[in-house]
Formats: sequence, structure tokens, C-alpha cells
Amino acid sequence: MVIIFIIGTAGSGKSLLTASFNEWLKVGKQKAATVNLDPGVLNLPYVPDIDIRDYITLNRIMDEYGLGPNGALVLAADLIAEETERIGGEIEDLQSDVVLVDTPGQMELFAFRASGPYIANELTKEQKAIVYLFDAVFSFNPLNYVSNMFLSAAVYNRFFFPQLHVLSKCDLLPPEEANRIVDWSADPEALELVIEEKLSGTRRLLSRDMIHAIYRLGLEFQLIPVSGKTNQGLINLSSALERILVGGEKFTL
Ligand SMILES: Nc1nc2c(ncn2[C@@H]2O[C@H](COP(=O)(O)OP(=O)(O)O)[C@@H](O)[C@H]2O)c(=O)[nH]1
Ligand SMILES: [Mg+2]
Repeated sequence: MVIIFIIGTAGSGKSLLTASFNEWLKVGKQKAATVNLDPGVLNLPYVPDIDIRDYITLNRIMDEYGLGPNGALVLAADLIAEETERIGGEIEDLQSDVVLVDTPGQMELFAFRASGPYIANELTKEQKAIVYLFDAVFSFNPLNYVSNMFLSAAVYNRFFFPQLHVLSKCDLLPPEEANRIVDWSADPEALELVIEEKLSGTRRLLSRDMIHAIYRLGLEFQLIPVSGKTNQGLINLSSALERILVGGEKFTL
């Protein structure tokens, strides 16, 4: 069994990718399952096999602690940690090969509080990986792209799991624009060039220094373009996961 955490900024397409990748894996006869860890979500594009909302509801937290929706979300992120053992047990019971974990809408609630890495580490002893989403529409601008690299490096530093990077919602850009962003991820010189061309002043300096710092960490950023809407790129995502997790074999190994 492998556990895959889907992480990205709010609206980057985590939930739809969870839904589509789960269906796609099942069509390919893999035993896949989904876990929703977002206590605040109202509508999901899939029916999760395990749902944190069965244990933690935002309305109850708001009533019990006299909090507004934002405060309740932060508290909920911490309270999830108390359900770790129960959810871990449920995951084991699923007997799936691939478990996709859809994380809270606002990624800082999962990635940048103590509870997220705690849950991720303690949930099960199975192999784990992170799929980090670069929202294609947001990443179109080189400054935003570099900010996203920085965020994904910060996520890597929090979890230390094998991490893959995808260009999500890629159907929203013309193919040549999506390819341009993929080129930045494959070729540091192409990224430096666009930073020099498109940015100026402090933004240029900061972006340049930031990418150098990130390259020094030795992180791989090769983006895989995917769409949860058209299923484009899911086959590449699946092969990349197989490569990093089980040395190129199917998940069912
Ligand atoms: N066109 C397109 N829209 C998408 C895609 N993925 C998500 N969306 C839309 O973007 C919005 C946010 O997606 P969601 O999966 O809820 O993002 P999350 O906050 O990261 O879970 C929703 O309106 C989705 O329908 C995609 O691949 N293509
Ligand atoms: Mg979501």
C-alpha cells in the first residue's frame, strides 16, 4: 500500500485531482481509495472512502468554542491530530494499493502547523509520497512560479517524503503556454532567462536568489502537466509515482 498526499494552495485542484486520479486508477484495475482530510469542505467531487468530517465538523467547533469559520478551521486542523490513530486504522482496513489523501483547502493548515506532519508520519507505517500542485493559471507568471517553487520546497522540508510536482489544471492554458512552464521546471537556464526578461528591480533579485537557494537544496522540480478535468497527464503521474515509490513496478507489487 502507498499513501499519496495531495498538497497545493487553495483552489489548485487538489480535490478534483483526487477524484479523477482515483477513478483513473480504478479503471486501470488498481485498488485505489480516497481520504478527505478537509473538515471545512462542503462539496467534494467524489465520495471519500474515509472522511474526517465524520469525526470533526466545523459547525460544532464554532458552537463549542465560540469561534468564527477561520478560527474554527485552524482549531480543526489541530484536532485532526487526535483522530490520527482512528483514521490510520480505517486506512489499514481498506486493503487498497493506492490511498489518495486530499488535504485541507488552505494548505498552510496542513503543511505549516505541527499537526500535518504529525498526522502524515503517524497515520500508518506504509510508504508515502507527496504530489505538490502548481496551479497552471497562477504559475503562468514567472514571479508566481518562483513563489510556488519556494512553497513546494518549504513543504518538502516539513515532510521529507518523496515529492512529485505537477502543473495542475493544465487544460486552462494553451498547450504552448503550459509547455513553457514545464520548460522552466526542466531547465534552470530557461527560468533564469525569463526572470531577467520579465522581472525587474527587487522582484528580479529576489526571484534569482530564491531559485539559486532552491537549486542548492538539490530538489527536482520537473513538472508533470495534468488536468483533473480532462484526465490529461494522469498516466505520466502514475508512472512517475511508480518510479519514485516502487522502482518502476505497479503499485500492486
Ligand atoms: N478547468 C479545470 N478546472 C479545475 C481543474 N481542477 C480543479 N478545477 C476547478 O478549480 C476549482 C478548485 O478546485 P478544487 O479541486 O476544489 O481545488 P482545491 O481547493 O485544491 O481542492 C473548482 O472549481 C474545480 O472545478 C482542472 O484540472 N481543470
Ligand atoms: Mg479541496
